[in-house]
Amino acid sequence: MSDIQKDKKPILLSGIQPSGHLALGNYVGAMRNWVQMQQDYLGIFMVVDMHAITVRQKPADLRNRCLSFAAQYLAAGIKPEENVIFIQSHVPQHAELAWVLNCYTYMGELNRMTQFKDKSKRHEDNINAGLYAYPALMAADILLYQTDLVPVGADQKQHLELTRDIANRFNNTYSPTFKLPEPFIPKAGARIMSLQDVDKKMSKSDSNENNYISLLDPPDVLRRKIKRAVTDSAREITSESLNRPGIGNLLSIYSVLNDMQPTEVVNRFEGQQYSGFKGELADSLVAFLEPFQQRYDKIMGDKGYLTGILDEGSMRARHMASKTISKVYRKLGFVPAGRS
Ligand code: ATP
Ligand code: LTN
Repeated sequence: MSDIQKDKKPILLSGIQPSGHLALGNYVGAMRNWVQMQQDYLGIFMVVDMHAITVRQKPADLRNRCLSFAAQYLAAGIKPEENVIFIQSHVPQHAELAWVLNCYTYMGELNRMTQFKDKSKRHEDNINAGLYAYPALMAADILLYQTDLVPVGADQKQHLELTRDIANRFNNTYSPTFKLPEPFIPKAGARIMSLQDVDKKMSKSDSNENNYISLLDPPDVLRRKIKRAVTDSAREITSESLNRPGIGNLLSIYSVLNDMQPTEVVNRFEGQQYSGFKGELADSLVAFLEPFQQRYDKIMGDKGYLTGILDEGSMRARHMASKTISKVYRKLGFVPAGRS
């Protein structure tokens, strides 16, 4: 087995659905922490394509996005030699464990999930069983690898709690089988808001692209989106600005990009016009995203390199996941399959 599995670092695991365009909310809420924490953990980072089909996707777009998202993980600074990076559907154990966990998840629990309620509203013509059972697949993603920590945005907290409940239920019914994962939700930037609908979270598959910053937006688009971002009639930054929708969100984005405390940002810009601050925020974004995009272009220009990383990642993942699934099947009382 590879060296990375021999050294017993704790496991960090997370995933993003290949829908829409990877957005600043995803970076700040999730990917940024993956990069920062990879040193101390064995990172398992997935592109969760099986989750994405809970809403309709165009096959060609889905195919392209899976590779594009993986390339963006790498461009963000995830080190392929030290982590396990793969596409969820390449590891069949996710579907296998999801089925089992479905049988240990109550409808009452799934009925309470806010992501299901939100997505059912957004896709009224396609409220399918997969969308409903989605948290059991997410629990499988996590529990298959005996994960210690799951870095996600605040919107995923409820799914993490359910994952722990399902794991506990299984462990108590049989015997300890799954490690109980802890969520890691960042203090700053756990819920970046939409630029136009300031009371809604920024979402990468929003139908209005002015609502989100795509990590691949060119500089002129970034500047335009920030300039047009909705604020309020106050016009000037004050100590109250952090608590106001719109401007408060922009200040917290600035604080994360510049590694500052939100209050430091307010002190720095206090008394200045919103428009001046927006210009500086756009500069910070361009300075951050330009080199990111150059790294991305380079990776996408070498598909062999990228698919090599994903193939290696899925091989390692299958090896790790097969241990858990064998254990689960044994505990359930399934007859072991022959080896021929
Ligand atoms: P979609 O709109 O396609 O459903 P999404 O933008 O909500 O997607 P997900 O794939 O559901 O993104 O989430 C990927 C990761 O990004 C998760 O860890 C999630 O918590 C985090 N995340 C998503 N949106 C935000 C946000 N606005 N602020 C902070 N973190 C976020
Ligand atoms: N449900 C998550 C994406 C996701 C995930 C995971 C996150 C699927 N599997 C495992 C962390 C760990 C979402 O919609 N953001």
